[in-house]
Amino acid sequence: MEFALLNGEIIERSQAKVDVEDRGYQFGDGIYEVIRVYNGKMFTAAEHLSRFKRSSESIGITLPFSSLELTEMLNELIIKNNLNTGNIYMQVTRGVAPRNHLFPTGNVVPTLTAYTINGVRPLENLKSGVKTILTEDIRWLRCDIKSLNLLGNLLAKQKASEQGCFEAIQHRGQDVTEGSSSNIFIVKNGTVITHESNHLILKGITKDVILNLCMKNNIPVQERTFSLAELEEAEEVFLSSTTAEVMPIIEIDGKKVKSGIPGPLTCKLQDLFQKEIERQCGVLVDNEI
Ligand code: DCS
Repeated sequence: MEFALLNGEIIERSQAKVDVEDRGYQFGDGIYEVIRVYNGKMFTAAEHLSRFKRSSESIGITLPFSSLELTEMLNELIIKNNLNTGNIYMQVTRGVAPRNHLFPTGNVVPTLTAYTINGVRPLENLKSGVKTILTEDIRWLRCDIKSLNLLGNLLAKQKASEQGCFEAIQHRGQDVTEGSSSNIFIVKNGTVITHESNHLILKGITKDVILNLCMKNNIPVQERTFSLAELEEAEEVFLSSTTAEVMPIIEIDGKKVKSGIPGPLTCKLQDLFQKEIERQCGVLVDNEI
């Protein structure tokens, strides 16, 4: 039997239902997190929970549980669902209230849900790299909030998929921002460059792990805006996310990135990232790049 978390209680997943007037359902009025689980252990749990809190506070939702309470509930969910390798999806909305754009007054409680998804590491793509397209970034100007409103992201991802690609690299004019569900990195003169964490992108937890690994291993990094021209001339390009880890990009809009195979620095970062997973979650057996 599968279980889910609904407002602090772990119940049978098929019984975890929300009202049609939940503001998440009607307005996308809420925020979410995706947390990776390896060997039954959450990877970078504290970072995800603090972003969950930050996102919710930035739209005026007060979380009904502390990070510690949430961690305990999520660990219980992992155990009850026998989750070894996979993801936890968790979201909170402003709650259930008669439909009105204004925030509800009175004691409307936020709706908090979480469930687990089995999922192995995308080893084939990690080894071979993925193809991408370019698309104008049409999203709002608070991409730092992990909002449930993902229409701009969905349209971009769908367009990529229809062209046989894994991801859409978004840009505002000449400036590259981020993928539809990932952060984008280039390597230029041996330096790893990725967009600074401001209102135009989501501050990826994976991005921060990668930047820390670079700093610890004397790999030069720059967090700054880079242009489409720099992307086109890059020595290497890769993307990062909770589920995609350090994913080589080998093609952009039908044009190969350099020789069209994952670059050496990308592969080195994959190796360092895998070691970081093992440091936090234990040895990966039959699950390595
Ligand atoms: N940018 C966007 C727009 C994202 O949606 C994500 C992750 C990232 C960057 C990378 O952030 P993390 O490194 O913290 O994952 N999106 C999640 C999602 O919706 N599914 O999987 C990951």
